[in-house]
Amino acid sequence: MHETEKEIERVILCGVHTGSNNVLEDTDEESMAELRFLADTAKAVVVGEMIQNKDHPEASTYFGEGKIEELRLAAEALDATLLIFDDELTGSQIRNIENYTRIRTIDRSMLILDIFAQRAISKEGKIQVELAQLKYNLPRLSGIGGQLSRLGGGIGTRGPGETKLESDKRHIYRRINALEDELREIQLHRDLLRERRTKESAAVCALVGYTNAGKSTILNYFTDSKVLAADMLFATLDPTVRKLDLPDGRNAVIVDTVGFIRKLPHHLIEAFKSTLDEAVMADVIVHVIDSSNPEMHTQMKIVDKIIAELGCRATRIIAAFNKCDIAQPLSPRPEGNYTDFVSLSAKTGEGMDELIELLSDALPGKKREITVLIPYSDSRTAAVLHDGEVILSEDYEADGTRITLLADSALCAHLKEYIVEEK
Ligand SMILES: Nc1nc2c(ncn2[C@@H]2O[C@H](COP(=O)(O)OP(=O)(O)OP(=O)(O)O)[C@@H](O)[C@H]2O)c(=O)[nH]1
Ligand SMILES: [Mg+2]
Repeated sequence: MHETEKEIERVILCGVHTGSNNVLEDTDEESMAELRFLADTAKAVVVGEMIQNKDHPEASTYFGEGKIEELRLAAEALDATLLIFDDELTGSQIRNIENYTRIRTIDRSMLILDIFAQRAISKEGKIQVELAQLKYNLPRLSGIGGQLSRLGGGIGTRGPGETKLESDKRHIYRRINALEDELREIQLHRDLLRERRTKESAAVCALVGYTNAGKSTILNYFTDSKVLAADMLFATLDPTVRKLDLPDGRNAVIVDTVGFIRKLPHHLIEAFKSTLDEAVMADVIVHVIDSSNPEMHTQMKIVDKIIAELGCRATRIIAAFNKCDIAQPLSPRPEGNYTDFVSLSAKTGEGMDELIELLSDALPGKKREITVLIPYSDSRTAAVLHDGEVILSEDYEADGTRITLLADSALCAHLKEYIVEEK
């Protein structure tokens, strides 16, 4: 569909700055800048911004009395078609604001859900987004665009569930149940795939991080894939699983996941639990950070918090400070919750070898270089070694065959009595 001028939303971004010191919750310049980026990603035109300094938002209209009148006038003057608030609004807040300004009103969560609805490609992704939208909108039904005509592109009303959102609650509950059943089935299939991977004992590492940090670019670099990597928020929704060849010949699996963002709607995390399981079950997590972003420390905190909430079982978290080609140099040991770190650029390739080395070290089944001296009397062991192991050198000496090879811990244990040297 081509966007005609009439379909492009003209939005005013709104927020209350409480000065609460809670950087993860408050609205400040940074979260407004991000809201602008989100609106951009949804292809809206931002015509104005309004922040009120206030201890806490009003229960009825979010903004105070004077400010909401200012907003009404600004919306009229700027010909706005949509108001987007940086915080979650209640159904009655939406209704009151819409009644007062006569402009359709949504919040940050609905905007994020809208972007997700546009991005979802797989059946699983679509179901997850629709579920999150239904659950989010259910308690807000009375406030959502009821009486206001749909000018603009309809941000916040798109998605697979579009027509259903306006039906009665009972219908929505039925739809939620049906979708949850469908999702459960897809989940079973995903679990089976994961089980098979476990059986084949492939170690798994998951790329996790703030949206736009460069996760997909790293995956593409390592695996020669063509996953969409783009300067937009939430380019990736469906987890992509690819084979990763490690330097010692081991096969591992690398998973790209949906990006995180501050104030991520709770229902969205819930709905995406099954895909996020790929990160939860991973042996190692690579926390990808856009180190060129002045907000990187806040973004790291948000990701750390979500990793903890998800209950990821990985004991090693590698912080990958990406985009070093355009970033300030890092301090010797950047702050954060991780076990290893590396500075790299998925664009120029700098530091990528170091990341592979760290991964190789962190993933289970790591092979070490050992040298064994096998007496000629034990020809069986020598034969086993020739069958599929990575042999680096081999010499026939007076008292046996001297072999240098890469061995995992099981093989090292097996060869224990013959080891003469190990690295
Ligand atoms: N300069 C520079 N740009 C990079 C680098 N890595 C990624 N980018 C750019 O950053 C943008 C986002 O990259 P993606 O790989 O799509 O990021 P992502 O983390 O997968 O993002 P989502 O899927 O949206 O969560 C793209 O425009 C990339 O070209 C890098 O090392 N240096
Ligand atoms: Mg991506």
